Amino acid sequence: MSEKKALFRSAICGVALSAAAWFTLTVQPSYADAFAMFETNFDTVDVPFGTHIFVSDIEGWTGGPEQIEVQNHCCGAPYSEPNHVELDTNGIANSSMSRSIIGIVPGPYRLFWIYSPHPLIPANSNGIQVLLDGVPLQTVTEDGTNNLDTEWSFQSVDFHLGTTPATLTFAAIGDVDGVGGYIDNVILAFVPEPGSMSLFLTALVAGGFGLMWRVRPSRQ
Ligand SMILES: [Ca+2]
Ligand SMILES: [Ca+2]
Ligand SMILES: [Ca+2]
Repeated sequence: MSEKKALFRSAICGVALSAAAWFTLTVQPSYADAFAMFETNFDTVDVPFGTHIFVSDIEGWTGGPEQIEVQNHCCGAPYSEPNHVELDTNGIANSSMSRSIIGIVPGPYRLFWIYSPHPLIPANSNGIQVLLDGVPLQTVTEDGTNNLDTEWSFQSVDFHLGTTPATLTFAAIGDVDGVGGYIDNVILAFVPEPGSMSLFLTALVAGGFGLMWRVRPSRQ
């Protein structure tokens, strides 16, 4: 297991530890804390080992016309056991998965997610794009032609959210051939700017939101 992969695995062992360790990887000095809004890992669906299934929705994500492919060790190891997803599902068209998100208070939010190219597949077939209300925010692709297994890497993208719902989407891009980039653990976190903490905490209490955990950067 590579050092990077070992670090990522240690980051998801437990909720509090995971968030702290995860945020340590990307902490920016201007952010004192980050607060996770949700995490999905695609591990709640039963998929027979060594196979894949197509689903129309999973853990709050709604699939595009070609659904969502959930794999359990059919074509590479997941980042978190036992499943991950692929969005070039069936080779008919690139698919996607979307969900509605909303800010507790208007401000900066950060999406953390884990990507791997499909083993043995080139970059022009492995693209994943992150979109907010249909506007591309981030595009990732990697060459997997020399990989015999998954090679997971940490990804993040920052954007502003208001208090009206927005649609967050992951979409497969590139060659439509039934194989493409993989996605595993996805976390959306609020990263308060200086001076916005009291507003955020007041909104949490008033709105009865379920605060999942507080993310503290390490004091290095
Ligand atoms: Ca997983
Ligand atoms: Ca597929
Ligand atoms: Ca593809």
